[in-house]
Amino acid sequence: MRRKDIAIGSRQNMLIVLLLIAVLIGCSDEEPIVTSPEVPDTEIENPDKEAEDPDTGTEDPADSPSVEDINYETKTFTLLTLEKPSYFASIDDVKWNVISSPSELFRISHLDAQTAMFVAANEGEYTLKVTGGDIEGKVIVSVAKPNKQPSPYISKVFDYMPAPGQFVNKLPEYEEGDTHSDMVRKANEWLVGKDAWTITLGGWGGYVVFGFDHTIVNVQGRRDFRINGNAFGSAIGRPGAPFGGSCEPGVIMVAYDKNKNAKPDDDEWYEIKGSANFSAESEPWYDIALEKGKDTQVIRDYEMIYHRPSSEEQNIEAQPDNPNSFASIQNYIYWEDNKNNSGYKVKNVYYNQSYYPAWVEDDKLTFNGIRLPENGINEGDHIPGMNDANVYFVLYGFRYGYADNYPNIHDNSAIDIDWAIDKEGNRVDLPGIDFVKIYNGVNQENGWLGESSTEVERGEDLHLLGKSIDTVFD
Ligand SMILES: [Ca+2]
Ligand SMILES: [Ca+2]
Ligand SMILES: [Ca+2]
Ligand SMILES: [Ca+2]
Repeated sequence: MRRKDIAIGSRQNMLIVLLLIAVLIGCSDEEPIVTSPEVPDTEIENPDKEAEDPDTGTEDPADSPSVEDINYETKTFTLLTLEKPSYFASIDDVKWNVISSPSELFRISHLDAQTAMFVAANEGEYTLKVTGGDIEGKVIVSVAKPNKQPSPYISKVFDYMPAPGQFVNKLPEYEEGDTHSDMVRKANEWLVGKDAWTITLGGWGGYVVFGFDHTIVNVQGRRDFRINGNAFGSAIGRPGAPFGGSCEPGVIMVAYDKNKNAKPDDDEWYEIKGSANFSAESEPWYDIALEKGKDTQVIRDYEMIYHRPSSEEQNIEAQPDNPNSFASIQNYIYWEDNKNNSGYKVKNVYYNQSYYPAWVEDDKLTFNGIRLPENGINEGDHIPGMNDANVYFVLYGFRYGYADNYPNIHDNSAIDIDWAIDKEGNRVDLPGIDFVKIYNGVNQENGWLGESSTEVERGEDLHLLGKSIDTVFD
């Protein structure tokens, strides 16, 4: 209103208004809000423009050179690169700080770098301070709503390749003639949106890669996203046992679209450091697993090769009701790893389709990644005279940082992007992420339950869904 009056008024009126503003600012105790009508806040975008005609600078501290404010305009959920201001031409040591923000749901990354990155979930005006040498400048980022409201859920599946497992070729369903790209399309149809269906990643190493239609903001101190699975807790187990049931942890990788080509590239991935990515010794069930003779090592450079089965024909008399004779083919899918181990995946009486991905033409499949320790312990009681053997594997839960490891409604299934580390294991300061990869982290057979196989369902941006979950760090 006021601005419009100025625009249509005479030069004289304008002078009077300017004087009035000056008087008002002079009378106020508060920090002056600079709304100079000569600098419309829309001209922005190019922060490199030389400060034309520096102000007289009378209000600045004597030894701090005056510089013009820099303005940026951006949209919510969009990564913005904040370039080093041109007035720091010869200064390398630049620091960024947030002075005020209309919401907590934003991130500015690389605060000590010449170039910072900014992304916000809510619109409004974010005011930053940037310092270098004895110069201090102000950067104002105006964040507007995007033209289209982003989806809180997965928007696109880029790749899907399960390792052999009992739900492979079923979740999603393989049909005669399907190729790899047909199966990726099916995984896309099953995972995208709110009403997603469960897909299987099969045995260790099997993976899915997907993305969101916006950047999920890495809010400081909070978990940012969640990838649903079908983990559940079981009442069966030893007294006072830690959380366990069906916990089939999928290792999580994240990426943001550094080169802005709308897809994840090999050099864009970071690892979410789940609670056992380096060692399982802090897991609450570690001692139980050790005592039961489980393989509790974490192998960070693991590789497994699965071979196509020579036959799909049942060769054992299997009984669905007998927990000790569930196998229909004992030596079914031969596997070997890069640590001189080998073995066979078992085919069970409950699922008769091939467990080897039917669209794959190669006779072997190779996967790479972190191999987590064995978390499945037989907690069934053998009561002589009552039962031959009561077999019930409880798959204990890892503390945090995985998919399909804690129930979807539990805080421990939510992921903080600040858990991300680089290839050297150093924490990284990511502004947010666009892409997620999940692969099954456990190579384990659990009796009649079958192999540990991560399931993946709906993905959620927690901030877009209005969920606030505090983070944890070891
Ligand atoms: Ca966060
Ligand atoms: Ca599961
Ligand atoms: Ca990219
Ligand atoms: Ca499973």
